[in-house]
Amino acid sequence: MKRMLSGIKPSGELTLGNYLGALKRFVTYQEEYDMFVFIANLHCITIYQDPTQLKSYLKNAVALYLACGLDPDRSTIFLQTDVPEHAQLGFILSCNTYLGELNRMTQYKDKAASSEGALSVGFYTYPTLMAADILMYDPDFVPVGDDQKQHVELTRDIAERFNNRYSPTFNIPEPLIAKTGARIMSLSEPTKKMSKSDVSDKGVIYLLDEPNIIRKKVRSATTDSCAAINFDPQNQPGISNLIQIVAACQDRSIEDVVATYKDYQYGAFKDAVATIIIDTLTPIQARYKEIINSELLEQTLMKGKEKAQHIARRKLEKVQRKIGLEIKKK
Ligand code: AQP
Repeated sequence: MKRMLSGIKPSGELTLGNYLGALKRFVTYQEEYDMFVFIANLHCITIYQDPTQLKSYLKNAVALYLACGLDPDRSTIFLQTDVPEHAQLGFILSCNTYLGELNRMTQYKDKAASSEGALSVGFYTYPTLMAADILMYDPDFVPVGDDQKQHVELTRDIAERFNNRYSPTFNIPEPLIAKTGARIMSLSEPTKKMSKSDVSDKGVIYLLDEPNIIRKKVRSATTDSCAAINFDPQNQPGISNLIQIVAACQDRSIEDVVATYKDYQYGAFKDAVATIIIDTLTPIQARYKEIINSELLEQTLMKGKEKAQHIARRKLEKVQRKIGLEIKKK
């Protein structure tokens, strides 16, 4: 069975973007793949987080993974810090990465340009930790939104360099980008990705938003003056984003969605989109309420830790042996 690995960084409440671009796909993949899904809590602290709030984001994330349909009996679901080998391999891989490579990361360049020097070293080096998160488990595929593709490419470069420098150690993973849902945009600024850490929550649908809030946010989504339902992200980014949301929620093609709504006025189309999002999220929210205070969360993480750490320990030992970090004879 081929292996797949991905993580989510719960640096805020999870969004519709996280669901359509990641979680929904993971649930399908677990039918066919040996799926590893982790909660990237170390990545959360690359930007300061209030400790109490972070704890609640992490707990909600585990509950939402399960509520969205990830099955702890099929998938390995774990917390990154429960497997400290990630941080250790991360440091080793940072010694096999060049400054120039990290300087080229678009996400770092964008953040550096907008944050006036207040960026942490951890944010700068996080792609090497991400490489460790991935390479530790030798996955065949890494499903990501298109914003993370560059980091998976860096991971491949680091793995190839390590394999050439020492000897074959890491499998070279392929990034897997979905056709729809790969980049859900903000409702209020549809040229920007919908992000959980957006300063304004007007453009972001959170997975735990109440139906009336969802309807309100969709009704006030930015559109255009074309008065036509077309999929044209360049000239009609707002409408195209709503079309993409419907396509991803209902597993339909963009063409099919456009054909259904082509004669709708914008107001009626937005109402239809809001209903589709509410219908998608209502069962997830109901399941979340059932499990948020149950023992299932802890049981899931214990089980995941056991399986992940068994693999991680062996991989780290192998890596350290190849580099010459160990003294004892094997
Ligand atoms: N808007 C999105 N559309 C499609 N996919 C998305 N993902 C995130 N936002 C969207 C995908 O969800 C997975 C987990 O992402 P993440 O939370 O680890 O990191 P991120 O991409 O940096 O998410 P945010 O919400 O934008 O976080 P902040 O605001 O903290 O920077 C990934 O597969 C991602 O592509």
